[in-house]
Amino acid sequence: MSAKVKQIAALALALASGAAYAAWGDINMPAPQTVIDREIFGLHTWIMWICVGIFLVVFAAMFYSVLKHRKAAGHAAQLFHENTQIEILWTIIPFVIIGAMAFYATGGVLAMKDTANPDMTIKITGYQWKWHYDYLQDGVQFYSTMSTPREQIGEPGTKGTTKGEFYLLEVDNPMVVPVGKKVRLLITSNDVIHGWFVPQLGINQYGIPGFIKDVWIKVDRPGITRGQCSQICGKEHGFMPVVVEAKSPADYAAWVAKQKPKQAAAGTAVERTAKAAPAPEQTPQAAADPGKTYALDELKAKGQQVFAANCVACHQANGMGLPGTFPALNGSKVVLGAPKEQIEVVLHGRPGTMMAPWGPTLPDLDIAAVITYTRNAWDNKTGEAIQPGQIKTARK
Ligand SMILES: [Cu+2]
Repeated sequence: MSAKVKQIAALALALASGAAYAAWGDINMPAPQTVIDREIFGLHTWIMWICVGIFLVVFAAMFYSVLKHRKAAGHAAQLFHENTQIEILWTIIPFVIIGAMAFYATGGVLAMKDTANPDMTIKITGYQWKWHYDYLQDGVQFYSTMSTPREQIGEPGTKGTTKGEFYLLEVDNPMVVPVGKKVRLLITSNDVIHGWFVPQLGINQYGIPGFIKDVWIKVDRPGITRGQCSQICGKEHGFMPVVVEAKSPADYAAWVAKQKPKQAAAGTAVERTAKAAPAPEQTPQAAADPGKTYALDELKAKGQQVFAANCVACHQANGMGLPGTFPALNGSKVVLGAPKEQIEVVLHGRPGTMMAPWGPTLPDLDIAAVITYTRNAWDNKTGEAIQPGQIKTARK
């Protein structure tokens, strides 16, 4: 036996024994967590068995004919054209099969689209490259950013360190929902098309700028489900996971109660356009006490976190950017120049470039902190602390 044949035989054996040992649950799709996903899962299983049935019938007939009527056994080919009976038959049979599939699927599709009478609504907005969740009734809102450390991913073209269990599928703030409640999700985007995709919830919905699409979930039991952005939306498309945590209604209420003071303190940014539940105490301007003067170290420490969550992808952890695309901040003329100009750029972005305006999404304190950080990180040593009050003034 040649080496190649031996290799193939070993591989086939490994696959066969692997399949024998693997539990059905390991091979099958993950267990559904919502009514809709059960429908989808059931439809998938039903259609798969139809396909298996067709496969068996077609291949059995084919092999039987090939073997039984082979030339070597003395059979000659039949020469004929057209056969009305067979043609009618092979039109009717697929029609019946497709009809059966469509009958089953229609109920599911209709149920999926029925977003009427929800118990609560969450607006989900895609950003390059994170998600924003806005609880329209409960007044809670936050950004959800991937929390897998950059070291695990590594620099482009290199291998990262050992990967964690939920590599690229973990976030700082998961979307929390109560179990057993119909939650309507309004999905949109702020920049390019994203896709909010959580297989176990049976949702894969485009987030399209300027449009709002609605879907709904009703999660069966407490637990965590994970998904990803499903539309190629730019450089960090693979780094914007979705994590949904379902809690009992009592735990959910406790979670909401805990979020509110936290949000007011952090000054979570608001870019609400709808009239729903205005929350003036959450506007970026009001939240960070503009009168307060922060120490340089305090701002630098906070700024490093803000940088890691929002800026590192383009400007890189070493502040060197990516040559030709994203400018280096280390030694940058803007960063080392007058604070006023840098504040302008961070607040309003640079039109015509990839530099996004951060004014609408980050509160004053975060912007002040991240600017302070860049002015005092790497080889930049201005010793300057930029205060939230300066950002507040510059916004006007
Ligand atoms: Cu995306």
